[in-house]
Amino acid sequence: MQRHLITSAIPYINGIKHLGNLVGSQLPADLYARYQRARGNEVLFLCATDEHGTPAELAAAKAGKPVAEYCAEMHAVQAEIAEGFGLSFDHFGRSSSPQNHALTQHFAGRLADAGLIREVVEKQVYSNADGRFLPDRYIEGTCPNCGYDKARGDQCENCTKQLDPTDLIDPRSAVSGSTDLEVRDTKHLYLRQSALKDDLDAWIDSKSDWPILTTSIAKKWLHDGDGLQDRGITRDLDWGIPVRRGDADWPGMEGKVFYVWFDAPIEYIACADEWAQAQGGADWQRWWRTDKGAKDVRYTQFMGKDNVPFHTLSFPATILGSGEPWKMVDHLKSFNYLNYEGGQFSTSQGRGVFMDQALALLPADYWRWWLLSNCPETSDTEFTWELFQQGVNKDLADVLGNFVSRVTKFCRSKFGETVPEGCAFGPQENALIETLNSRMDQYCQLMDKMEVRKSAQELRAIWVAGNEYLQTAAPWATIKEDEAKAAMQIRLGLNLIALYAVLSAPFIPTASARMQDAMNVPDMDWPTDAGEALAKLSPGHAFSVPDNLFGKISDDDRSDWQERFSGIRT
Ligand code: B3M
Ligand code: ZN
Repeated sequence: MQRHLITSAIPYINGIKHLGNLVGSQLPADLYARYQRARGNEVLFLCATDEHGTPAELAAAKAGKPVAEYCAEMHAVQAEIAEGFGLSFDHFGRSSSPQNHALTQHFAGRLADAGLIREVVEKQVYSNADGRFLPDRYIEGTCPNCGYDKARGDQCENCTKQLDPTDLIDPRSAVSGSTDLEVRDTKHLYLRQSALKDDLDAWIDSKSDWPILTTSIAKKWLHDGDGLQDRGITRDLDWGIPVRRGDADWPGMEGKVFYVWFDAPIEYIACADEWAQAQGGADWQRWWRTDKGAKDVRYTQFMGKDNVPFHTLSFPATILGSGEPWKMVDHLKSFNYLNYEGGQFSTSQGRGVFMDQALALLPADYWRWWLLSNCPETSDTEFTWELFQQGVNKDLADVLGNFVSRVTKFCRSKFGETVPEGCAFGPQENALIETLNSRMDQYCQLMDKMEVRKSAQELRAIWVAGNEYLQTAAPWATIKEDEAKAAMQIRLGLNLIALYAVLSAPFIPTASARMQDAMNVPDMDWPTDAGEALAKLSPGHAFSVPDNLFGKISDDDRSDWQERFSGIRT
């Protein structure tokens, strides 16, 4: 039995994620976790909300709530939506947990002890009225480029020009509106990533099986331009993990917090601790410490391409620099972007379809299937309502749903709701078994390699093979001449439904559970031999006819949704 530690990039707390976010991290991670569990392996699948940083503070302010309260509420909202999508996390944690506070401070202490932290004095805008330093986007003023009067210190929203706070005309605090601002010195901690450059380079070189997308991004940041830069890991904010050196105060760093990208990946580890506690004291270190049993763990991370530098350089620098035997990632699966109807999905602009909206339209399996079978694996891909309609109607309704419906209804009407016996399999059935064996083998190899789109294609081909068999065997015609043969064909068809239930579950867990329920096979192991699998339901075994597995998306629905989601979410 293998042991798989699986993490998905942890979504920011501020707001509900769109389908582009989902398909680039949580959803493929869930596919892999479900597959590995189904293969009988031990899995720990972790995700969490990423709760610190300016965006969280700003979103809370906008909602008129204290930030801790806002985060607690949004965590519950995201957890519920994740459940709605069937995301089978073993734990959905929070980067604001006490465990992450302690662990983040611990890592900072270790890095400081190793001489990998330096203190830097910077200049930053301080608001006297607010009694605090203001991050760039907390400063507003008039854009020197276009005259827009609500430009932010990092960028003008109107003309998109990148700005420095000092560029703004008539700068004021976005918190209070006060213009009583001054530039002050402030001390920050920098992680000396540059000192770890050779170690990181060698570590990345050792990962020969990583997707090109992953290694090319990592190498670019290591070698392009000035190479790997030291990085500020602290901020002048209230909300976040207080800067401490392990258990001790850090003189001169009072009132400061760690930068969100320093503590967020550490939450992958802390989340295991949260999980263990929720389990009433399970052993989490056997997943994360190579000196405590994690040597045989295979660790896979899933994320969108914009997150790759943090996971191939910054987080590994934290771990390597600590000098402690933490488990490092074995495989890093990254994704390109999913676009929306000729443009981009955008959280800030409310463009596209968001997870809660998707679930209000259709059950999760429809989205899971389409998103996974069209995921942006080797290049950016595009969601359009037309492509979505086509994929769902063809694959789910016409191929899989139709097969299940025809077989079960025909059996009920001719033989009743038990598996009929009939004669032995003939050449046509044996040919099908051969096809299935080679396809199932291929399917597993692709799933093992996390080739998501190709796995979906293979699964679809397995469904199609059954449909084609049914079409040519034509039990509705056979029965007129040879009832025993028709019974055998239907026995095979019913067994095929049970087989489909197991093979399809990582992609479409709800429909799979319904197929399994209808075929009345509560426990079915992952099939490795099609011949054996198609003998699972013996003659006389009772089954039931499930309600239609998938409805079709009509042209009216499609154009209605296209229209409804063409604007901007308010
Ligand atoms: N929250 C960005 C994102 O959701 C960030 C990922 C953190 S992973 C440690 O894309
Ligand atoms: Zn402007």
